[in-house]
Amino acid sequence: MKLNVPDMTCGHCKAAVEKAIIELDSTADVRVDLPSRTVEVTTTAAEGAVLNALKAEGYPATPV
Ligand SMILES: [Cu+2]
Repeated sequence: MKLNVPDMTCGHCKAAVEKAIIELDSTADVRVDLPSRTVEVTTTAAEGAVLNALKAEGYPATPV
């Protein structure tokens, strides 16, 4: 899935977003693109669960 994460602006945000997704699914592949503020996630977790995890971390996301 590809997500837009508008509040992700720096390396700290990138790390927080990656951590939130990895905590949900340790086997997830997470590719953050900071300039476009998007995240490409390969995971078996449901999209809703990923969105909830990011929101809980302070980074609301929307599917692209
Ligand atoms: Cu930041």
